[in-house]
Amino acid sequence: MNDILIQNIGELILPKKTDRPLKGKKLNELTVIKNGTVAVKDGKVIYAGEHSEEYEAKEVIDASNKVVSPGLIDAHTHLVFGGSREHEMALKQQGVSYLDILKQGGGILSTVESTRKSTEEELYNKSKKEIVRMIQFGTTTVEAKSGYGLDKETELKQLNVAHQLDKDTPIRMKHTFLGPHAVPKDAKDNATFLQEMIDLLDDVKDKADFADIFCETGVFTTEESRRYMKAAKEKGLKVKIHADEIDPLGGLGLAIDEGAISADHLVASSEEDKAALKDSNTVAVLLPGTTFYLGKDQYADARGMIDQNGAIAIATDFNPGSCVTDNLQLVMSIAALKLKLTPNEIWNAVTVNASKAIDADAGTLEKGDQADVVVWDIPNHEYLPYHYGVNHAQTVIINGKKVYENTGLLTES
Ligand code: IZC
Ligand code: ZN
Repeated sequence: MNDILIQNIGELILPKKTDRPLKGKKLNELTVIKNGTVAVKDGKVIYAGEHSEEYEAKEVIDASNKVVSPGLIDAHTHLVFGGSREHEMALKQQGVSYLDILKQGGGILSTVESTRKSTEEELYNKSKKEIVRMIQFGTTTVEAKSGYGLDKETELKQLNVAHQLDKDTPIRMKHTFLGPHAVPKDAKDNATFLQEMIDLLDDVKDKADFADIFCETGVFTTEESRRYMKAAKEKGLKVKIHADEIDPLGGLGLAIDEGAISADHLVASSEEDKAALKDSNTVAVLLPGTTFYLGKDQYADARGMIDQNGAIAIATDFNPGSCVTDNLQLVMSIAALKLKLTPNEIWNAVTVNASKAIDADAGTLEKGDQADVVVWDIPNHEYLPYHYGVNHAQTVIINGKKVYENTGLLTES
């Protein structure tokens, strides 16, 4: 008998399995099957498509008037950190900018202080709570960055915690070394510190899938970022970059040039760099929750990138400073409202294209795929970005096992 059978699915969402990220108009193509069936056995999808009576299972889920999709993929998070930065909210309300706070030794550097002080166990327990919440919100694969150590001991501590959580919790993870995330107050200069982080690549390369860098005014220049990316690739790591988040330094062009797997943020990217996405496999990972949380008016030009045949994904950027949410559903709504993405584009951006941005084997529900499946308590797939800020996940299945169910109130009275 099969393990789980999902029947009478109101709408079954089947993003297309592809070798390359979906680009341009293809992002708006999504197979949506009415009255679908999904059958899961031994952790794998054995059938997903039109209604079928061929399958039996110990557990049958009735998904009438509900939507079923692959689990969401959150391709950009700063999952493991100590402390919190709620005091920065008041500063931002008074008009102090994110980069000014960092310049004054706050921001990332204040999280670095808290993370250095935290024990591995403290970081583990704190991050585990976030993972539980992510799963509850329908995220089944997550990318987690280090970058709050800026020294060997703490960067390794963050990566070790993430690997332990990868083992201990059902969520699937990808791991990123973000040593060059800020320059510590006591560093001699940026170049010397960057070299320290380059020297660390040997120590972290077996614990990370990717190397990432914050290319921004007052942090690292494009030249420094290029040096780091070249060094990381020599160590066998794929590269990512925080590019053009606040100022237009040209990080996107650099990412495309260096064959980065993704370039993330891209709020201030140049027209020329955005147009160049079309001939590359670099995925533009857009983080509109961050623009929202920083209270800015200018969002990444998602429409321009798609219209020029680029590939985009969307992610939370969950972190303690510029986007304090692990709810990817909320970010899907912000993507609709502010990036003007269509529902089809949004679903592809958090499934197949997000998987390409982090080289994950996930995001589709074809025969033989890992059975990471979410049942959503919504009447159709367009409804999710529309009804915003709440949790629509009804049942979350990872690797063929039910790991979360919204069971409603404890009592009926
Ligand atoms: O802690 O502020 N942008 N890095 C680059 C961040 C935001 C995370 C933070
Ligand atoms: Zn980030």
